Amino acid sequence: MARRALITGITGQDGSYLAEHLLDQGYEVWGLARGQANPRVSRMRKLLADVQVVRGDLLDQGSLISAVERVQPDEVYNLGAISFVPMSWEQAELTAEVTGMGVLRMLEAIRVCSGVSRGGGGSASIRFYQASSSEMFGQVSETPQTERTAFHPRSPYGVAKAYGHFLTQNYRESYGMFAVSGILFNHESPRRGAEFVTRKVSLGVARIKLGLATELRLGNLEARRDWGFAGDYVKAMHLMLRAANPEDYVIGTGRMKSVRELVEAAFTAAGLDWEQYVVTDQALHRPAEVDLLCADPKKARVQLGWEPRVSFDELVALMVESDLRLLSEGGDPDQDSSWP
Ligand code: NDP
Ligand code: GDR
Repeated sequence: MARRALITGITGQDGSYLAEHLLDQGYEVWGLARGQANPRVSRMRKLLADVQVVRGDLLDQGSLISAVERVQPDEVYNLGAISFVPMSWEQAELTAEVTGMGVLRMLEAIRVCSGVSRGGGGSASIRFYQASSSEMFGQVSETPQTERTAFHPRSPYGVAKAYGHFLTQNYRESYGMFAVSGILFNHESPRRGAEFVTRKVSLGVARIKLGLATELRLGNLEARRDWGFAGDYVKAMHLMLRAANPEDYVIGTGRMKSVRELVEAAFTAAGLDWEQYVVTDQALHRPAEVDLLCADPKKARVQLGWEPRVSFDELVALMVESDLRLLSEGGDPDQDSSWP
């Protein structure tokens, strides 16, 4: 019988790539979707006709229990979150509730539905993946970062992710659950939300190239990140849940680039000189910045056989090409139908 997966965050970037990957592997895939009339659900259904939808919200414990009862999953991937770091200062409490407490609610739903008692009775056969983040490292104590590097988160988002990370470890240790976290570094694609810097840049370049804009406003150009391709990273999530033992893994490329280098590569890919168009804006700087992040993905390579395939230059070219195509065909990245 086909394995059954339940994915929270199905309408997001990673949810879509993970669903495609699991469908390719022969899974029956269910996505948890929130809201009464969430337009991103219809967009997702167009791309992923084979995904079945169950309603639920990470803010609502009962809805998660009902979803697990209904789907009876073999694997749960918890990708749902408020994921945009600047928003986590503006809505810190909501971020704590969704990105942090949402993990507790999902783990509790699995525990209760599996009949695992607090006294240690019963066992959970459902495997759980938590979308942890390199933002937990924050102000880094060493470079590159490994599974053993200390956390010093620099945003309410990073703090909420650290809570979810430790809680996942705790459920593994308290209840013997197969519960793991992937500490994923930044990963991008043509499906990335327009608020994140890579997509903001690829869309900005496309708009300038097509005469739809004359400048691109950005914040800190000196921040450095380890950027990879989302399609590669979702494969690591699946490998972690199919591994013999439940363990946490760092997932990244091991290479770091600055926002300035990203901008230069993207404008060059469209035959433009970035210095003529990019304007820096202090208002886009963060209250506390993460200056640099760089993964040491050795454990994932050795134990899971995972390696990223798409290089930084290929990723940037892919995103710029996709946005040039999208905008030249009259698509609107903010509208449901225009998701590439
Ligand atoms: P997106 O921002 O693209 O997607 C976030 C998803 O969370 C959306 O599907 C959204 O659904 C859902 N969501 C938001 N609030 C709730 C809620 N209350 N209940 C249920 N679902 C909710 O994120 P990504 O796909 O980029 O990332 C996936 C996960 O991985 C996130 O947890 C993110 O924090 C984490 N991560 C991402 C990295 C990256 O570089 N992309 C790196 C490391 C970690 P809706 O349509 O309802 O808004
Ligand atoms: P990040 O991604 O915060 O790392 O979180 P984002 O793309 O937002 O920022 C990366 C870096 O670029 C700098 N930057 C700008 N960022 C944005 N969004 N807009 C700008 O105009 C801009 N100018 C400069 C930022 O200061 C930052 O240093 C992403 C999310 O997907 C998280 O959910 C995930 O956990 C981490 O990656 C790993």
